[in-house]
Amino acid sequence: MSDDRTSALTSSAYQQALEVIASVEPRIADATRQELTDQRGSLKLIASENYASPAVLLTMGTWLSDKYAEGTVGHRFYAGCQNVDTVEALAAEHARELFGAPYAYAQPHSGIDANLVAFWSILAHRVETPALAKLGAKNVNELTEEDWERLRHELGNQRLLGMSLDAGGHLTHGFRPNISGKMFHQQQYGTDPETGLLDYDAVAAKAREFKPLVLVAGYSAYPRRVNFAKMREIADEVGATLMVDMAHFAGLVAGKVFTGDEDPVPHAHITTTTTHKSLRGPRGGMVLAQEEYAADVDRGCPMVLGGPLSHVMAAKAVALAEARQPSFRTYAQQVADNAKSLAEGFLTRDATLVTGGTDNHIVLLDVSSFGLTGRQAESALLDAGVVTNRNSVPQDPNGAWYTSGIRLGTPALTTRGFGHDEFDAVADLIVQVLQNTEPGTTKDGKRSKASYALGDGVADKVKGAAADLLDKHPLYPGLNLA
Ligand code: DSN
Repeated sequence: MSDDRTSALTSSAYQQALEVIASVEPRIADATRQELTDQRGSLKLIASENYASPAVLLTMGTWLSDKYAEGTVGHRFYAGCQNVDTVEALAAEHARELFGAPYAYAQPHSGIDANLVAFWSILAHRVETPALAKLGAKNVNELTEEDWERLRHELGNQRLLGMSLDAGGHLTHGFRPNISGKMFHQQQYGTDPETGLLDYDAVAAKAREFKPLVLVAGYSAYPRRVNFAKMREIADEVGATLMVDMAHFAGLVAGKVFTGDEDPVPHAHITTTTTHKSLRGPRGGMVLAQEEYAADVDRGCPMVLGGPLSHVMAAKAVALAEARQPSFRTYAQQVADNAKSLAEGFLTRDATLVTGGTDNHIVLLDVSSFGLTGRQAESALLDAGVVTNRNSVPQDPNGAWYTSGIRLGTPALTTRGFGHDEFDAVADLIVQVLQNTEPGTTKDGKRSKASYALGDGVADKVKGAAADLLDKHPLYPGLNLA
């Protein structure tokens, strides 16, 4: 379909949908319109966000939402799931083909849910199933109370080794306040204090000593690629299951920017992801697995998950079909190229980057050289229409709330068509804001970690320059809600 035709149909669909919504709760219609205006008018640099296509967005707004479908394709706990079966099977088929995965599970509602499914399937496969076999039982209902207590103790006393939050790992990779850090005995690996890079020898040494059941690789804020073949070697040496959380970089895997040792899917026993970040689909999660884990992952709902969101699984299928097009490879390569342009833009303006650069879609700017916390920088940038999120840097002296970093990502603005020159200009605007932001003082005269003052006129000047860039690359061009 031509772009003009798509725009005309999308405009008409949303105009009418918003009219129907407004007839019931006009404030929701208003907020929905306003969100489009806000997203159109700001520089979205949150590394985990993107803009899904109109086809993906429209797919989510249907009556598929009305169906309960606990269970799996062809094996549901409710009648009448024939169309949900079609939807879920298609989403899984596209995922298997796109990622070359033996098995795909499209039900998780989010990345955290996908990780919970993965954890439970590893516990089931590695702990529960062998224990039941040893006791000659088919399921836990056949165990004596004594055997059940023993199994429960065993399930609750397994070990997980993951990347620490301040090194760039995710909360669900064993961070103690998160359920992953509570349900497992956990240890964390970090990055080299000098270079900020992963030190595989150090990870291996820790794994040999700790002997985890689960080794988690993947990240939310590490601006570099990971060698997953090496992570698998480490896992194999200590008898661990390798679980890779590729939520952030799934688009770079789908777009064949990460191949060979950098593609987690052939190396990991289980790979989890979200579908809405660099993969540019609907908000949701997914699990890919080698055959040996498939049956346990398949029990994710209702073991760990509530009923699947059939309308979202349908949108996953549409997004995955889009990601199988050659144009998605061009997009993914541009995401990585643009991150390099953004990093170079900062380095030529003397800003400090964690690891000194990037080779994925993330740039982690250490704002302490501007005398700011991440929180002050995030707020000042937002005043100037630049949407980012504060993030810890390795060994962060300001902790996880105030932080010393700003995490930036290129997937969203690349979708709008930004290239090298635009990202260089974005680096310039960010540096202008940070250079003109002063930290405030607390009541007792100390340097505040939260309050700040942005120089007069800076926000307007940066907003004006950003508007010029954004107007040249409109979001959902042709989508007219008037
Ligand atoms: N919230 C996601 C991110 O921003 O990276 C991870 O959960």
